[in-house]
Amino acid sequence: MPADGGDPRYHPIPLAFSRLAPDEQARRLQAFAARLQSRRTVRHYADEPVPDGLIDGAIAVAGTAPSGANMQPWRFIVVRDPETKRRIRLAAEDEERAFYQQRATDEWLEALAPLGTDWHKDFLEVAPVLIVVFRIDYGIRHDAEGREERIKHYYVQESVGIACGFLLAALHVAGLATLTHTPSPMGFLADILGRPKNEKPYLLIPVGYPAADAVVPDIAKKPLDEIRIRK
Ligand code: IYR
Repeated sequence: MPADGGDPRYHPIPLAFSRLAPDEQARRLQAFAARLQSRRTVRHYADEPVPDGLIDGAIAVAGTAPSGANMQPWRFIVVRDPETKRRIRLAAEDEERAFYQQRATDEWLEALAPLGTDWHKDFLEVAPVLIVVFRIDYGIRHDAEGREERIKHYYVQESVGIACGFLLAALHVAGLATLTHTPSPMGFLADILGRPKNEKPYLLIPVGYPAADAVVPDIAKKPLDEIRIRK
């Protein structure tokens, strides 16, 4: 155990950790891996509602993610209001139209071709829930005179990326389909959702049940031997 007499702001408590039997370790990993292997990015949704408890529960899982200096630099906006979803769709389609028709390089369009995407983003209105993830670039507090002070955040991109990974996994385990959507640029999300200047849009995640006739591209993940190198 580390000696005391260190920094008074450091308050260690005993670690709660349950050591598993080796066969139980393997069993749990196998079950989790099998679950995640069936996850697909879904672009066709049923207009069927999803329970708020599942969305909140998955966001709570995202909130367990590690983050730089434990600043937890994330905000999750849950959009269900049809009018707000419509505004988001129209603004996103404006950006996406410009992307597909002008901004995208031929190389980029070539890379996207196997995914079957285009500028139409029906899913932004059809999916019952949009989770809009914001990264919080710095915290804000006010000093005794009411002056605004900025609290530095660290490794914001990495931290929010990890939280989003947890979120996507949790939503999948909860039996919901998702899409990691990144309209670019996506500043319109901060305007439509009225977020403060220290919050920047990071990811737009439609959530719901797949449409009965949903299809996905026939693409595969790289095999383990290609992504893992042992030294
Ligand atoms: N934002 C566009 C294009 C797009 C880009 C990448 I990289 C993708 O993996 C998928 C789509 C769109 O959403 O269509």
